[in-house]
Parts: sequence; structure tokens; C-alpha cells
Amino acid sequence: MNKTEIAAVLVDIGTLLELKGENPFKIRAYQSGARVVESLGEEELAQRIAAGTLEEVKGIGEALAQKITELAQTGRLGFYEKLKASIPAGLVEILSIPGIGPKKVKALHDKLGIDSIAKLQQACAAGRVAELEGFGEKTQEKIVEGIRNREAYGKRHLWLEAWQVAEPILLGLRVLKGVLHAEACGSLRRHMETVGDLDFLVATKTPEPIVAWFVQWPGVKEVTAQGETKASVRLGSGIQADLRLVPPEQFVFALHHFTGSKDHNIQMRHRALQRGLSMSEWGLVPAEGEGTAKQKAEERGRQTDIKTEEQLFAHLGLAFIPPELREGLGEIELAEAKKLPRLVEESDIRGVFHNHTTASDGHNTLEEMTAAAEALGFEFLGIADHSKSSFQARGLDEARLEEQVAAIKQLNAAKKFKTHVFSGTECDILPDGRLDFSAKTLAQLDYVVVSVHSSFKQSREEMTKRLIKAIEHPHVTMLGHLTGRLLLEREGYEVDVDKIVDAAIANGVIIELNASPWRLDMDWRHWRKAAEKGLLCAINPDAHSTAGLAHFRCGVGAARKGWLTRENILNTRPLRAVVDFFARK
Ligand code: DGT
Ligand code: CA
Ligand code: CA
Ligand code: ZN
Repeated sequence: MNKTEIAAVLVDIGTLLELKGENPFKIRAYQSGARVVESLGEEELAQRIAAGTLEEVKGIGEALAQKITELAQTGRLGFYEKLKASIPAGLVEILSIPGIGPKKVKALHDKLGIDSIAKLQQACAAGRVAELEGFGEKTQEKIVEGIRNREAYGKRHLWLEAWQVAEPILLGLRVLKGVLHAEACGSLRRHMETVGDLDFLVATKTPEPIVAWFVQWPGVKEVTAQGETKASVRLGSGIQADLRLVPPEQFVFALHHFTGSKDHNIQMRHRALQRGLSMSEWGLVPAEGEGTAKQKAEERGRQTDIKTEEQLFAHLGLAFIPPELREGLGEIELAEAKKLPRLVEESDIRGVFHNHTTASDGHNTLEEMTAAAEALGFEFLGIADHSKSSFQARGLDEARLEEQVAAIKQLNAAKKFKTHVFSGTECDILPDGRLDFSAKTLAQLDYVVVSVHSSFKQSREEMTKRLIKAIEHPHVTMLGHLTGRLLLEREGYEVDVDKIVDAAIANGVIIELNASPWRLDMDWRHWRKAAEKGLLCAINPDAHSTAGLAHFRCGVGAARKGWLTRENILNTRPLRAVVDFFARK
């Protein structure tokens, strides 16, 4: 196990102990132990485990050191397994409802005997939860809403989670004997923000052993269908996966078909028909009744020349359409006119702006974050910790912000890292649209991100007014996570996106594409129109740890879905140009 996995187990243990009503000191020891493990370097952790010096680290006692060592060396922990087994699975499931922590779960269990989501739902319907001490009507309503969302969202998965499940399978397929091509199609390939199921496609002449390999993949929990050329499974994470195997000459047609989207496919099929062709996962063949026998034979001859998607699109008079654009939203018309944009690529990104450190609610220090940014090859890194009103996130007050500005200045002057660090803030937008810091305080910074973290329930009009007031503030550089949504968990607050976009353009303010896989906010569906109007984008991982910086890649995926080019995105500019951009504000 690596340190992130170990830390996750420790956090889990803390939660389970809390469910059992254990001693708070013991609980806290696991929670802080997790933070300590997360903050150690991967190498340092390995060395200390090997040398048996883990206990010398502040915050890690003897018992914790033993458990971390067992996890690191065996990937398992007897204590953890026993603890899990001692708690009804339903209680842990209830924990996944937003707004219910271990204390509440314990109270529900102790006082109402609730040990499953179904029982919780019944108790809410009968009004019994509201009557409990520490709950009330509001909490009960929130729980009901949480259960409803869970049902609605339960069948989908975040893109990144789906990718993390799919990637090792894909890599495994690609090195199997007899596999000529393998691809993960569907919404995953199109980079949708959430994914329903995985669609693997393989070109091969020998399907049987590949099906056998797939259904025996260690992550498979259940085989739901198995045939000669296809199989469906449910994986450990709950996600379903289909595998289809086709002969090599059919691969490109199946690849296009199973990439979708359905709307794109319908439009493509229509276009093919206009040219006397019938398009399907099997191939592109003359449509019934159309053309002479000679034409059909000629067409079949030409089919064998179609080996790549480029050639398939070209055969229908189209430029290649990147998978991200295949949503049936006008991409075919632009591909015909050869006017598709050159989409931004991961390699275009030279740095990111909105990130946190241990000064607020991040897990890594300024230096660690900078080192990680350097390792990613970034020219610049923006630090934007929370401001004082976000006290739950240990937001910085003026004095601590000033200290951070000085520390960043020093870090840059020391030239220890190749990455230049910008000092910024993620300044709260207060409920009335004023900012959490004065203009004088903001003036010391290189740039200012402003975000909403409170009073989510305001009306659409109020929220729109609130955001526009913040956008009009002369020191604001960019607006963070436009709607505050958490994918599959929480709807964003109501806001008039068009008005916000217009206000941002009018005030020379950037809107962030928050690249955190849980957010991807502003949504890709708004970006094409907004960028055409002249809005500038910043792709920001909103990283709360060194690992989180890599989430900028999810942002690039969303930006591509939003038709964005390099020119639309501040992160693609060289350091000097970014410095100039900030200086003009
Ligand atoms: P998902 O899994 O809900 O996130 O979305 P997709 O797009 O991966 O959809 P899925 O897994 O049902 O099917 C994969 C692709 O297969 C889909 O994007 C397009 C193609 N496809 C599936 N059903 C149909 C259909 O009824 N008509 C057409 N034209 N294409 C289909
Ligand atoms: Ca799918
Ligand atoms: Ca599917
Ligand atoms: Zn935020």
C-alpha cells in the first residue's frame, strides 16, 4: 500500500471507532495519524518502515506505527478487518449520505434502532428523526434529500474513478496475446463528467481466451453475462463493464459506434444514408436498394481501406472529430466545413492557479506543493488558500495571509524550485457580495480568486447579484467554482450563468474551470458559447494535496468537451505573459 491508501485506512478506522462511540482521543489519534502519513514523503515512509523508526515521527505512537507497517508490508490489517466486521454494513452505508457523520449514525442506531438506509427512510417519513435531540426538521429534510440523490446518482460514477478502474484493465488487455487493439469507448472516452458503465472493445481473431481473462480479472465481483465474443461484469467498485470482441477489420466501425454518443451516432448514420451508405457497428455498407451491384462491390472494396477513425470520417467527407466533441451538438457540421477548433491538450498547460496548502485546509506545505508542481513540469503555481470567513477550512486572516505572502516571496527568491509561485487567495464572497478581505489586503497579492462557500440557499436572483457584485470588484482576477456543485452528491446553487458570463467578460474577469473531479464547474456545456463571446478560462485543480495537482488533467478533458482551444485558457500562456496579465489588473 502507498501512503495515500494507508492514510485512507486510518481515516476509515477513526470513523468506524466513532460509530462505535469509542474514546475521542483514540479517534483523534487515527485522524491525525492519517494526516501525518499523508505529509511524509513516499520514500521517507518506506525508509522509516524498513528501519523501524516510524515512532520517531511526531503524532505516531507505537500502536499506530505497527498498524502502518502491517498495511505497508501486507496491504492488509487484521485490526481493521475485525473492526469492519463488528459493525453492521448498513451503518457504514448511511455514512455515505451527505450531512450525516458518525455521531449522527450512532444516535440513529442507539435511539431508533436504524441500521440501514431503508429503515432511515421510513423513520424520516414518520417524522421520528426530526424529533431526535440534535436533529430537527431541517436535518431530517436534508437526509431525505440525500437519500433521494443517492438513488438518482447511485448508478453513475465520477469520470476519474471510472478511469482508475478502467485503465489497468485496458493496459492488461493490450498486452494479452492475440489482442491487436483495445480501447475503452463510451462516455469514458468522450470524457463525460460522470460515467454509467465501461465499454471495452478489442480487435482479435481469438476471442475465447480474452473473454476468459476478462471474467477472471481480480476486480470482478460478478459475471452478469458471458458469451463467445462478449462479456459483462460488475466490478468491486460497483461499476459495470462490457467487453466486446470483434475481428480486426470491424474494429474501427465498432470503435466509432461504441464511443457514441447516441445522438452523434444517429446524426452520422443519417449522413451516411444521404450518401447511400448504411453505417453501423459492423461496417459501412451500401444501403438497401441504393446503387447498382457494381457500385456496391466497389464500395465494399473501398471499405477495406478504412482502418482508422480519421479514414472513417474522411470517407463521409468529414475532418476527424475528437471523441470529446461527439455529443451531437453541431460537431458534424463544423467537421464538414473543416472548422473544428484545435482543442487544448494536457501538454499546453504550463501551470495552475487555485490550490491550497496546510495554511488552510490543504494536506501539504507550500514547499511540498511547489516541488510537486515542479515535478509536473509547471512554470508557475498559484497558491490560493481560504480566507477568514471559511473558518471550517482554517481560512487565513490578514496577518496569516501577510506571512504567506512573505514566505512565497522568500521561496521565489531562494530559487530552489524552477516553478514560480504566485501568491493569491480564494477569498470568500460574503452573502451580500462583498469580499472577505479589504481592497488594501487584496492589493498585496498577485491575483485573487473569489468563491461562494456559504448561504447556498439564496434565490437565483440574489445569488446572481451577489456573484456579479464580486466580479465587479476591481481586485478580482477570477471566479472560482461557479455553482458550487459536487458531482453525484450535491446540486449547485441556482445562478443565471449567462448574466455571470457577460459580467465576467465586461470586467475582464476569468471564470475558473474547477478541475477537481468532484466539481468540473463551470460545466462544459456552457464553455463553447462563453468562449465565443470572449470569456477567458483558467483550469484549476483546486488541489488540497500534491496528488490533487494532477487533477488539472480532468479539467483539460472538460475544457476539450467545452470546445476550448489553447487561446481560451490562461494556463497555456508562458510565465511572463501571466505575470503581465496579473499586473494589468
Ligand atoms: P453511459 O454508459 O451512460 O455513461 O453512456 P455511454 O455513452 O457510454 O452509453 P452506453 O454505455 O449505453 O453505450 C455506449 C455507446 O454505444 C453509446 O455512447 C452509443 C452506442 N449506443 C448504445 N446504444 C445505442 C443506441 O440505441 N443507438 C445508437 N445510435 N447508439 C447506441
Ligand atoms: Ca458506457
Ligand atoms: Ca455500456
Ligand atoms: Zn472553494
